[in-house]
Amino acid sequence: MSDKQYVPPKVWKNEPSSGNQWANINRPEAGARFERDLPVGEHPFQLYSLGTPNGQKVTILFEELLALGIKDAEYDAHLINIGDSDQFSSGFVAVNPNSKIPALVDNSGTEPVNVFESASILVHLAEKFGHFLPASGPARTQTLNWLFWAQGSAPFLGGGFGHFYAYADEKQEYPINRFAMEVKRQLDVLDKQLAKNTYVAGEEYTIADMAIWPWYGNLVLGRAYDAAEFLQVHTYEHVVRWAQQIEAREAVQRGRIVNRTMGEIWEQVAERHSAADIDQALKLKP
Ligand SMILES: N[C@@H](CCC(=O)N[C@@H](CS)C(=O)NCC(=O)O)C(=O)O
Repeated sequence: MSDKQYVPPKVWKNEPSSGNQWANINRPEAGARFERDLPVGEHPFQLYSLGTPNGQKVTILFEELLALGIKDAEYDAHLINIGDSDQFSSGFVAVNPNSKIPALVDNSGTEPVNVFESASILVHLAEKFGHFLPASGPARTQTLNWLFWAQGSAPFLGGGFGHFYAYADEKQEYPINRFAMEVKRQLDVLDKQLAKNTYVAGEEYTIADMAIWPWYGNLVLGRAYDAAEFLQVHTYEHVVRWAQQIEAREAVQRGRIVNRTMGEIWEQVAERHSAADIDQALKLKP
C-alpha cells in the first residue's frame, strides 16, 4: 500500500498529480486546442495515426489487403505525434472528435467518409474489400465477438496495467495488483480459446486477430512494458504459438512498423506514402 493517503476533495479539480508525459496529455474538455489542417496525400485512404497497438491494427490490415494484390487499398499514413498534442488540431478533431489515433478519411467514394475508433476502421475496410470479416452467419458473429472483446479488454492492459506498471511515477501495489490480475485473466481467456482454434475466431485469420495481436501478441512476445517475467507470459503457450504465427506474416511485419517512432531503426517508418517507405526500413533489419 502507498503510504500517501489521498482524500478526494468534494469537487474534482484538474490538478495534475504526476509529472509523467502520459498522465498530462489529457484535459477534462474535448475539442480542438489549435487551428491546423491535416496533410492530404495522393492515395484513396488517408490514415492519421501512430504506431501504438491501436495504430498497428489498421496498418496491419492495410498491408494484408495490399498483400492480396488489392491496389485500391493504397494508403497514406501520416504521423500524429500524441506526445506533441497533434491529436488536438482542428483538422484531426474534425475527423475524430475523440482526439485519439487512429483516424481515417476514406476518399475512395463520391464523398469523403471519416472513420474513427480502430475497430470501426477495421470493419469499414474489411467490408469494403470483402476480406478478413465473414459476410454473414456464425463466423461473422464470432469475429465480431472477439473484435469487441479486444476493444473492451485492451484498455485494462494499456491504460490500466501498462500505465501503472510502466508509466506512473510511483509504483502502487493496489492498481498494479488489480490490473495484473485482470490482464492474466484475459490472457487465460485467450489461451483457452487458442488451445481449440488456430485463430481467435476459429480457423480463419480475421480482423479480430489483427485487433488482438498488437496488444496481447506484443505482450507475450516480450515487447510491452518490460513485463514478460512479471506476468509470466510464457505460460500462455497457445497465445505464444498464435502470436508467433501472426508475427511470421509479412504483412504484419510491414504493418507493425508504420507510423512508429521508437524501437530499432528498421522498425521506424514515421510516415508511409508508398510501399518503398517500408521496404527501405526493412532493408536495414540485421
Ligand atoms: N478506443 C480507441 C482508443 C484509441 C486510443 O486510445 N489511442 C491512443 C493511442 S494508443 C491516443 O490517441 N491517445 C492520445 C490521447 O489520449 O490524447 C480505438 O480503439 O481507436
